[in-house]
Amino acid sequence: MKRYSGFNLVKNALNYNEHWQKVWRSPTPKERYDIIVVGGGGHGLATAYYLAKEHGITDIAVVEKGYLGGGNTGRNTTIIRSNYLWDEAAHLYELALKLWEGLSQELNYNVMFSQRGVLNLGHNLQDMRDIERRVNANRLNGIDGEVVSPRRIKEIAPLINISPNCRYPILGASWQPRGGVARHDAVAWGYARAADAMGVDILQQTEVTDISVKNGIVEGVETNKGFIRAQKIACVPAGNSGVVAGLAGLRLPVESRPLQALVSEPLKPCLDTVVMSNAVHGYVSQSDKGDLVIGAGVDGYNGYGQRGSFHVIEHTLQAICELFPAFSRVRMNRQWGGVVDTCPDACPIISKTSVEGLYFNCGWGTGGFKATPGSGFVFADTVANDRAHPLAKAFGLDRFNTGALIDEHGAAGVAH
Ligand code: FAD
Ligand code: PYC
Repeated sequence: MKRYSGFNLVKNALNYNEHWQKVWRSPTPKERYDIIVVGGGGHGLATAYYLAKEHGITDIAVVEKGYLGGGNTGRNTTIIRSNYLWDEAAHLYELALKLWEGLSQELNYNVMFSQRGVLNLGHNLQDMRDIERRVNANRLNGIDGEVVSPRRIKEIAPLINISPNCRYPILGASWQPRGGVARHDAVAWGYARAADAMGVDILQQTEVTDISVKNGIVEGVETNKGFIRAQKIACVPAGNSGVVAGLAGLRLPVESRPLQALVSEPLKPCLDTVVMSNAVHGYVSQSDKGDLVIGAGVDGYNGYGQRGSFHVIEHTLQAICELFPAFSRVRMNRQWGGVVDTCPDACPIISKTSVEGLYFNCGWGTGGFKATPGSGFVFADTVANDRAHPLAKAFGLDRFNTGALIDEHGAAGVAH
C-alpha cells in the first residue's frame, strides 16, 4: 500500500486535480452548428446525446447560461416513477423508466438509479378511489403497481405512523416497486460526457439573449459570446421557457413558479423507499449519503426566485412529522428553490412551433426529472425528423387550441 507523508497530503490537496482528465471539453463556440440546444440541464443534454447517438447528428452545441445541471436538474428531489393516469403520459414516462433501467450501462457512468419503490399515500376515501383508478389504468398499460394497505405500508416504511387517530390517517397507498431515485447531477454529467465524446460542443456560461427569426425561419441565437447560426434550435430551458419563447416572439401557456426542497443532516439508514402524499403536500426519501430529502408544493405565486422560505419549510415539515413522528428530532441542513414551468394540464410541451426550425421541450413542471431520458429520446427524434415522435404527438402546442388536454394533476399532484 502506498504511504502518504504529511507533505504529500498537503501537495495533493493543493494540486491533485490538475492531472485529472477533463470529463468534457470547453470549446470555443463555432460560428455555425446544425443544431443548437438551449439549456444544459438533463433534458437538453439527453436531447443532444440521442441526436448524436440515434440520428448521427453531431454538429450540435448545447448552450447553457450557467453550469451544467445548475437548474432544476441539480435542485430536484429525484423521484422517478411512471404511474401516470392517462395512456399518453403513462407511455411517455414508462419509456423513460425503461431507459433509466439501463442508463448507467448505456452511458458507462453510474447515475445511481435505485429502484427502491414509490408509495403515494391516500388519506381519505376520494384519495383511495383515485389511487385505485390510477393503479388499474397503470396495470392495463403494463406498468407495475399495486394498491397496498396501511399494514403493508408499515412493512415497507417501518417509521411511518399508521395510527387511525393521527391528523392525516393513512387509508392505503399506490405502490410502484420499479420507481425510485437517481443521483441528479450524475445524470447531467453522464449525458454530457457521452455527448461530448460523440463531438457535441458543450458551451457553459453562454446565455441566449435573443433568437433571430427571418421570414418565419430561425437563423441563430445571440449570446453573451456572440451570434451563433443554426438550422434548428431546440429549446429546453425549463423554468425559463416563457422567457426564451419570448425571445422568438412566441407566448407559451406556461406559468413559472418556485418549488422548494430541503435536506436534513445525514442519518443512519432508516427509510428505504420514497413516500409521497398529495394531501399533506410533502414527500421524503433518504439519500445514499443518509440525508432525508424532503420536498414541498409549489409556491402560491409566480416568480423566478431559486431560494427557500421559512413558511414553506414549516408547512412541509409539519406534514412530514405527522407522517414520521421520529423525524421531529432531526436537524435540517439546507434549503433551496428551483423554478418550474407548469402547463394548465400538468403535462409537458414537446413540439414544433410556428417558427420553422424552432422547437420547444418544456412545461414539465414539478415532475420532469423522472422523464429525463424519455424526454431527450423523443425530443431528439422530433427535432431530427421535423415531426412529432409518436409518443410526443399528444404533447404538441396544438392541444391548447384543440382542447385535447391531458389532465395529469392527480398523478403530478404532490407538488403541483
Ligand atoms: P433544468 O435543469 O432547469 O435545465 C434548463 C437549463 O436551461 C438550466 O440549466 C438553465 O440555466 C438553462 N437556461 C435557461 N435559460 C437559458 C438561456 N437563456 N440561455 C442558456 N441557457 C438557459 N421532477 C421529478 O420527476 N421528480 C422529483 O422528485 C422532482 N422534484 C423536484 C423538486 C424541486 C425542488 C424542483 C425545483 C423540481 C423538481 N422536479 C422533480 C422537476 C424537475 O426538476 C424538472 O422538471 C426537470 O429537472 C427539468 O429538467 P431540465 O433539464 O429541463 O431543466
Ligand atoms: O413528480 O414525482 C414527482 C415529484 C415528486 C416531487 C416533486 N415531483
